[in-house]
Amino acid sequence: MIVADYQTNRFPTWCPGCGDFGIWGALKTSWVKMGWNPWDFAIVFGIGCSGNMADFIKVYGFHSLHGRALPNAVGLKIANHKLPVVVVAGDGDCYGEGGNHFIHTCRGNHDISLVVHDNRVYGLTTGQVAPTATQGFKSKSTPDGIIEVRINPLALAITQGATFVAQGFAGDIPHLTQLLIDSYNHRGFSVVNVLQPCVTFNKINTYMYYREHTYKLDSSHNPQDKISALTKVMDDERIPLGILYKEERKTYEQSLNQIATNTLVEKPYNLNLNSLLNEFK
Ligand SMILES: Cc1ncc(C[n+]2csc(CCOP(=O)(O)OP(=O)(O)O)c2C)c(N)n1
Ligand code: SF4
Repeated sequence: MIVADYQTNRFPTWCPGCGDFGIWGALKTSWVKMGWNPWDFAIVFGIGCSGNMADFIKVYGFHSLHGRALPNAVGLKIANHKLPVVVVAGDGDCYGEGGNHFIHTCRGNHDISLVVHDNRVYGLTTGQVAPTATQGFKSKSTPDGIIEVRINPLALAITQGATFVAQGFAGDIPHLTQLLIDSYNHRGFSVVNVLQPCVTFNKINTYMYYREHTYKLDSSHNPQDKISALTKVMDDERIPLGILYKEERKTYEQSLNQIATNTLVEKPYNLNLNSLLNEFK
């Protein structure tokens, strides 16, 4: 496979310079390196500028509702647990409206790879505040600055049971590509939060901001050390990039007796819809 094999004939409508381009590139390169054909896996997209990628990627995809990408992916994975399932969503989608689903997917350790475009703002709806925005951030919906403290998605993921937690940067495509590959190779729920500049509606968290505030984790960081991972993700001034936390734990699908021998989609079924409906009369 080559990168062009995953492309549709539509060119992205994202603003020039948007971090979504970098994530788009990293995703396609990661699939080439995995040796995945476009029909070997499925992607569920949320709603947002990030989710618009559904039109620019030629694989089996499902463009779900805002905040509902994860429950759709969970259903897909339970139906066919042999299929790799990737989720692409925005921070507003995943940590705001879909925050509840995020927490419970972490708890379940569903074998899904989640990639979040974290631009700390609502892009598609033109610049309202997102739950990841720093306290005081001024936006169209918070002209005097947001009152609430920000959600820390990585701390949430680690404490709620995600078994692979990493952070990448849309401005460093090779590094992000490797994180994505590592997340696919992990069995369990993996969260890759990607720092993604929204060049139009977030003038604070720019490429320059992230170049100045991020650093790469090196071999002195032990991803099995939960306390060390939490300490690092709680620091808003020095922002870590790399694999923060990794743990081996039985996945949700491995715990389901119903799919212990084969997938649900492979099981023969003899469903008589009328008799089923009659039971409700
Ligand atoms: C149920 C529902 N609520 C709200 C919306 C409106 N809406 C669409 S995209 C969006 C926010 C997008 O922000 P984010 O998820 O961060 O993605 P981005 O556009 O920044 O990539 C909202 C509020 C919707 N489409 N459906
Ligand atoms: S509004 Fe922001 S996130 Fe959306 S395409 Fe433009 S730069 Fe990207």
